[in-house]
Amino acid sequence: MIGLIFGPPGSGKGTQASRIQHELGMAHLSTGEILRSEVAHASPVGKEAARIMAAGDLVPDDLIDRIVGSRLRRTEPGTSVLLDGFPRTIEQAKALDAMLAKLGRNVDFVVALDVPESLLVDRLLHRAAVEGRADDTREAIMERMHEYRARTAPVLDHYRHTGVPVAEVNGVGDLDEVFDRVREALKRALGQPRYKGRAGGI
Ligand code: B4P
Repeated sequence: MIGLIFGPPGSGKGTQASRIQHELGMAHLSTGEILRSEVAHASPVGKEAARIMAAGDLVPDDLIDRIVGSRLRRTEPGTSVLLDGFPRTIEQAKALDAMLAKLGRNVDFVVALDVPESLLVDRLLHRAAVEGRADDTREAIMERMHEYRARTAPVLDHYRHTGVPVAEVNGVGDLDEVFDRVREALKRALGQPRYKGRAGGI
């Protein structure tokens, strides 16, 4: 099973991904986390990505595709994977479809979180005060919202048009409330026989 968690910056992707991963026994692959770790280690990739991320821009597609491709190829065949923060452009979505086709796999579901932009900005400014992430400045947040609207939002239509089940979820509310909605939306999108919660994995 390959799933995607999709939504604008601050919509709770990372937060809900860790719950879905636990519920469905999936490996979690977050491109944002991988990039932050590369930046922290000052690797060549990290040096290339640091300035781009701090400005709120998207890292080049070819760099991201190589990062995800190498990790997917290293995954044991049949492992369920939840992709978080990828794909973020139509080009990345097409690259992912091609990578998965080579492995005889495909995207099985998308969970799309919906949260109004004013609330997203408040959440990210709150996180800035708590965690001090380099890309949570007001200016970078505005740029991330712009990139999301211009380049990432169309990715959802790419999957709708290719017939992948899309579970759309209202992401406003406390974490448990949102996760209850995610679980119900996934059951509807996948159908009860394919949705095997914590007891069975996928
Ligand atoms: P990400 O790490 O994916 O950052 P994000 O979009 O802000 O999502 P994140 O997971 O951190 O936040 P979440 O919504 O969970 O990417 C960071 C940067 O890396 C990008 O801007 C880009 O530069 C680069 N990048 C990553 N992937 C890329 C790709 N594929 N292509 C190109 N570039 C790429 O949560 C945000 C906050 O809200 C948290 O503090 C959380 O506690 C809070 N929150 C969550 N749910 C809540 C709720 N229900 N109520 C209240 N608060 C909540």
